[in-house]
Amino acid sequence: MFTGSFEVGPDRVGTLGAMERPAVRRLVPASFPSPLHDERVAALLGAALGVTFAVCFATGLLSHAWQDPDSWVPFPARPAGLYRVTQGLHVTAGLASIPLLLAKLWVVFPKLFAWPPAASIGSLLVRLALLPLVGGSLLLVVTGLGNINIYRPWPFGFRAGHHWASWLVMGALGIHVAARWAVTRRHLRPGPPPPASVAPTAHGGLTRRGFVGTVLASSVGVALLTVGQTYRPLERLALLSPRRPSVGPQGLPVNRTAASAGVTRAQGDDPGFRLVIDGPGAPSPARLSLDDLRALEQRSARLPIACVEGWSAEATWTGVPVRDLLALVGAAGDAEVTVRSFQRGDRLASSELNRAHAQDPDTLLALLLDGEPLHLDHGYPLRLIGPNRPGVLQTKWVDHLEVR
Ligand code: HEM
Ligand code: HEM
Ligand SMILES: Nc1nc2c(c(=O)[nH]1)N[C@H]1C(S)=C(S)[C@@H](COP(=O)(O)O)O[C@H]1N2
Ligand SMILES: [Mo]
Repeated sequence: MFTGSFEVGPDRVGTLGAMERPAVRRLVPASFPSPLHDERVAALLGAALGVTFAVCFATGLLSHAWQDPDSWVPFPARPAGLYRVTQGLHVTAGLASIPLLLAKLWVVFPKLFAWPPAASIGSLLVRLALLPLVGGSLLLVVTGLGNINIYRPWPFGFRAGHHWASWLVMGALGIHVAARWAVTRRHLRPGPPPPASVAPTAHGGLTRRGFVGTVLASSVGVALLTVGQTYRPLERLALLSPRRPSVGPQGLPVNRTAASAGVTRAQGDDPGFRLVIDGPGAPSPARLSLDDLRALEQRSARLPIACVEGWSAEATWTGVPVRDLLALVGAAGDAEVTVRSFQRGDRLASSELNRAHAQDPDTLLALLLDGEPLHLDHGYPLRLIGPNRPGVLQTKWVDHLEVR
């Protein structure tokens, strides 16, 4: 048995042994004198975290499903800006969680040292669930924050790691909320607050109400200083977000530049450039030059690019509807399409159009952005742009439609 000495308070030394156990219990209040280490504060911050994490989980799973061509989750083409809203919510709610999470962990910190660890098997399980809950929550916000800053120093794929962490956290959160629900309800109910569980001390500082108010205001502040990356009216406030929706070539951000994708202007300028439309679903395949495409009926649509990383920006795109090209090659009305880029060796070099997306009149192979030929970084000479698609599915530098 360990019998070394340890500090109990500023000027007392005890010995850890069977006889001295009660001294260990006294360690906690003596070391954490703030009245804010309190059940009510933990419950209020917990409730706020419950809301932001639920929003993140729902919108995150939706984003996952829509990027997976084999998912059973319906993926409609309308409303056109739906993904822009859901992913904007995801990243904004995730960022707003950071002050809540840090404050909550500070508030409950003394509880992590509670001794004995559990009074029963049930409460031991509740306590063990704190490990994935706290660890996983920190992992989610750290990887999320890194990802939107294109900083990914961890040894696992972002999507896989972030995704599995979210299941782990939500499972553990289910246990945590079930165990703490009665306490939480008592504090959420309107009426006079119960007295603080730790008597206020003479050390001054914030009241519970002042503390919770400050943390909630920080959380709303983080949201306001980042949501401008996707909500244009607040763009000038977007001081904490990595992107501004109007900064980039042709007034539009770029995630992957042509240079970093290994794509050159010469490839689009080559007189031999052809858009190939073929595949088992195309009875009369076609090879179209850019002039052939310009000679077809053009359509304009105002559509956002809504990046999975939480920024979005709207523009007017002009080009040929994919459904007209499908009709040209004799494809059936329920055809699905793989859109391929002449960029090589990248997961983002192709994307799938399901039936709804392929048949939507605003799903375009665009030649123009706000009336000008596409900048090379935006996909010159030809790119896919369609309603309600995650940015990663808006394939740039397109030279091939494969019809099924
Ligand atoms: C990511 C989300 C969350 C994390 C990381 C977290 C973490 C913790 C930790 C580590 C504790 C101290 C240990 C314990 O008493 O079990 C705690 C306590 C507590 N949590 Fe959470 N929690 C989260 C969400 C929630 C939610 C959603 C609620 C309620 C809806 C909630 C309500 C409470 C309550 C009432 C306590 C007890 C405080 C006390 O007895 O003094 N928490 N939380
Ligand atoms: C600072 C906080 C957060 C940020 C900045 C953030 C950011 C992101 C981003 C950028 C993506 C898209 C990744 C991609 O498709 O390439 C994503 C996906 C996702 N996020 Fe978060 N996130 C945060 C917190 C959370 C939280 C708290 C949860 C769950 C409770 C969560 C659950 C998910 C899920 C399930 C996905 C889908 C992953 C996949 O496609 O497989 N995120 N997140
Ligand atoms: N071929 C190809 N297309 C691509 C990408 C890519 O890396 N390669 N990036 C995608 C991503 S993640 C986004 S958000 C949009 C961004 O389009 P933009 O650079 O024109 O703003 O392009 C998409 N199309
Ligand atoms: Mo993106």
